[in-house]
Order: sequence, then C-alpha cells, then structure tokens
Amino acid sequence: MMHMSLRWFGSKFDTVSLEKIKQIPGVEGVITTLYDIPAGQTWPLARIQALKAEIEASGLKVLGIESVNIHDSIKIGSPDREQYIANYIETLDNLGKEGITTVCYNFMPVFDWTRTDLFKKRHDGSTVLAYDQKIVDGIDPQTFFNQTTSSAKGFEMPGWEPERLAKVKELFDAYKEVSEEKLFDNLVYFLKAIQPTCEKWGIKMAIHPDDPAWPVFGLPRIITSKEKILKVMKAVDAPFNGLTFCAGSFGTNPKNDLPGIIRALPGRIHFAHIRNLHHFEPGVFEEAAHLSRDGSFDLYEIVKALHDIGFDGPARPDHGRMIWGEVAMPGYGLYDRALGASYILGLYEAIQKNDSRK
Ligand SMILES: [Mn+2]
Repeated sequence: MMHMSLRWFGSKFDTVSLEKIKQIPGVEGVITTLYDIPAGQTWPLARIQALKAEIEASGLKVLGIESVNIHDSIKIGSPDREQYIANYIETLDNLGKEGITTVCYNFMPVFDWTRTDLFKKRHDGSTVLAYDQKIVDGIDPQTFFNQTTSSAKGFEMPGWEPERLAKVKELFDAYKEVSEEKLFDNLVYFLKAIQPTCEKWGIKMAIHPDDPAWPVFGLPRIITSKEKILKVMKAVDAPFNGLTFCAGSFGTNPKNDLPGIIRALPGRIHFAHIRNLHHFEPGVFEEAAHLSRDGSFDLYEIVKALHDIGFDGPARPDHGRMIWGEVAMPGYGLYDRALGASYILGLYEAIQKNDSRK
C-alpha cells in the first residue's frame, strides 16, 4: 500500500499549514526536514523530537525526511569527509531513536535541481518551474545561481541554501578533480560507512535522481538512468540502499522509460515523487499538472508499476503548478499538490480494485 504524503518544510518556512494538509483526503502524513540546519551538521535529538511532536499533534504522521543533505566534502571525498560522515551517522541514530526510517538524499554536486524559470506562465494561466538547456549553456554558474535565488520572490528553496552556495566558484574548483567515477566511488564509500547504522534502526536510504538527468555546468551526474541506478544498487547490495523514484527527474530525459525503471527495482524503491512534465524539444520542458493528458508522462502506467512491484513506502505529488492566486515557494503551493494527491490516489484505488477482482 502506497502512503500519500506532502512535503512540509516546517512552520517557520512553509506557507502551507499542517491543518490544511490534514484536510487533503488520503494524505496520511508529511515528509519533512529541519530546514534551518546546514548540510554537514548533526541534527539534535531534541529538535527531531519537537518536530515529530508538532506534526503528530496535528493528526499527521512523519512519513520520512527529505532531505538530510550530504556535505560537499563527502561528495568530493576530501579528508574532512570522515567528520561529516560521523555527523551524518549521529543524525541517523537520532532519527532511528524516534522511529523515523525513510531518509531521502541526493548526491548532486553543487546544485540540486536546476530550473531556468521558476514562474513560467502556462497555457492555462498557471505558473510552473521550467527548464531550457540553451539558457544554461549561455551563462556562468555564479550568475545562474544569483538569478535563480533572486527570482524566487524571497523564498529560500530546498537545495539552494545560501550558506552552501555563497561560494559557488570555490565549490566548482573543489569539484575539478571529481570525475563521474570518483563521485560514484565516494557515494559507495558513504553508503558502506552508514550501512551498520541504517541496518540497526531499519532506516531506508532513498537517493534522489539528478535533475535534470544529465551533467550541468560540466559537473558530473551519476543518478540519471535505469542502468546507473542499478549500478548503485549492486555496488551496495542491501535493502537499506534504495531509490527515491522521481518521475519528474528521470523524466527530464524522454529516453528514460519511467515504468521500466520502477519495475527494475522491486524492494529498492523507498519513496516516490509522482508528477508530470511537458516536453518541448530535447532539453526544454516545463512542469505540468499531474493529469496524464496535461503532460508527457502516462501517470496511470507509473502508478500501476509502483502498485505491481508492491511499493509500500511514502509517495508525494512532488511539485505542483501555482494556481488560484496562491503565493508560495515555487512548486510547493497547497492547491495543485492537493489536486495531484487526489488524482494519484484515485488512480491507485482503481488499480487496486481492478487487480483484486481479477
Ligand atoms: Mn523529486
């Protein structure tokens, strides 16, 4: 059974309240984070307990964490990674003590997800996140970072934390020696180091694919296709090492067969991000409503594949369009994500009933 959730950044950062999330039919809980703690620092047990208490007081569950971010030293493989791995293990211990056992993370150098327009107007009058490779090709990373953060209407966006990106040029220099192979080896090193802690608490690590699913600004990217995620699964072949299946991220490359990726990973998908994109030409896309006919993906086939492999983790509608005049962090308004959650749950109910009647 898939468990529907919404991402929630905490009462200090999110425009959407837990009370409103609780009123979306079928949403059992939230995927949350301690948004103010920089990558690399240990999450104090007391903070985790307070977060959990606040969420549970609203009648919702903590269905997982997105994200416990990975410090760049771990991705680069510099000597100080040992301290950052020790901090990460302490955070996992603290989450384990509170029974929080799904942890999403990504292994993208410098930038997390990348978009070239945070408020692109669609045919229906909504605004969405959009990407055009031609714009990225014509700009340097520092300018790109400044433009993206200053166009976010004052919202601090996940993966674009100012303290991590204050020194974009320095970070790019640090990644100069990091090839795709080295980045992969550093991921495996990290996974092997945290494995005993994850297995002690039953923590499922769910790596998020790279977005978009190809190198940007010459930085290596290693989670971009079925072959590449299978390579990570085999390198540390234990159930704790799993995937956040993200339709929108894998789907940035139209060659990725989304249901095929899901069906290749039974038991190893720990979290699902379900959304839709509209593709124009290669490297040019915008986010769409969840409904299959509004974008380029077949959402029925995606949900069916998750159902068929027995996926029983949390799912979320991921990003939504900005509609009905809502002002919120780009992609993270209430209204369209609520529509998306209902649509996905409708697909799921139909698939389940059809299956049980066979
Ligand atoms: Mn995602």
